[in-house]
Amino acid sequence: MCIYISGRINYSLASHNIIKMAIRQSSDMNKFKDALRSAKKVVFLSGAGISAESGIPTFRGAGGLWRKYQASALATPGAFRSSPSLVWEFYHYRREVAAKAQPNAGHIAIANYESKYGTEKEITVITQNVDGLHARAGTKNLIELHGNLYKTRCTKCKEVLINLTNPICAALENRGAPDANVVGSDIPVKELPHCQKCSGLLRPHIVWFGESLDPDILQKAEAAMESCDVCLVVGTSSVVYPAAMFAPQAAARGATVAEFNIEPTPATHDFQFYFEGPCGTTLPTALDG
Ligand code: BJW
Ligand code: ZN
Repeated sequence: MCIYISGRINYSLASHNIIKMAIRQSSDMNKFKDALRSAKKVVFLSGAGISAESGIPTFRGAGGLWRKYQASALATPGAFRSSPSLVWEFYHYRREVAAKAQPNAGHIAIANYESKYGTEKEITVITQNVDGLHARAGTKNLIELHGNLYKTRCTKCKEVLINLTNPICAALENRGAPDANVVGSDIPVKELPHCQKCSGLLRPHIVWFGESLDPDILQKAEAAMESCDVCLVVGTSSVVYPAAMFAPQAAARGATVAEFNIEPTPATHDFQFYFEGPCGTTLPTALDG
């Protein structure tokens, strides 16, 4: 059965059959605030857009290129196998950019919301970002779905460690220039970061394309999504799975979902609320009680 009323479609699941029901989409901030006030469980699902106002380029927007490469060409196990030197230069650059960046009004509004309401509501921040800015803003209950720029994983013994050293190894000093004219990378593998325990080559602890998410982290994120009353989807293009299906699934079971973005995404019409604009402005307004 499929009913369309105002161009917006909501999917509700009944006995594994998807029934499409129409719900009018709204940008009424007061109505959204009413829903948020009565919510017991709140999830923020964030993407690169929340860090854009901190000066960190998004993946699919202008500035998403490093040299001539899309992130999707370098953030893969195959790219690391064929040139660990090039991939480490890319991540060294990203570590430096993120380290210089500061959390912005969007990150801070979320952290303040958690410290204000965290005792009366269950508040979870699920981020696809690897830049660490939510934690630096003070967010406590944080799920980093795609890893973290400041963690390494040994390719041999698999140990995961936090590593804030800059540069992470001497050979990466003054490397990683994003200039499109810089070609290739020639750092010998033995000079790249290595494990102090087993001497294996270290890699960034990041979920690359085609890799599975950590099952425990995925399970925690799914549990939060499955039980939330309100979900705020902030600055994500909603095209990368599995995160892309979290909020549409929550909307389909009747949770209130509000999207904060500078432009519509493929998921926008699944959601009850849509607030267009930079989230450094719209989020503080939405969360100020
Ligand atoms: C603002 C703003 C402002 C700007 N205010 N807003 C099902 C179907 C098809 C494919 C797949 C599928 N399941 C899995 C796949 C394959 C793949 C995938 O999804 N591919 C799609 C591209 C189609 N997924 C995977 O490989 C995942 N693994 C997996 O599922 O394993 C099992 C499996 C594998 C293969 C097949 C089937 C199953 C792993 C995904 C890991 C993603 N990793 C990356 C790279 C990390 C590397 C790194 O950072 O170095 O994570 S991809 C990249 O995209 C990064 C991001 O976290 C992620 C999401 O991007 P995000 O955050 O949404 O950023 P943008 O740039 O896309 O959007 C920014 C948004 O902000 C825009 O909307 C702007 O408008 C907005 N904005 N300024 C508010 N001021
Ligand atoms: Zn090791």
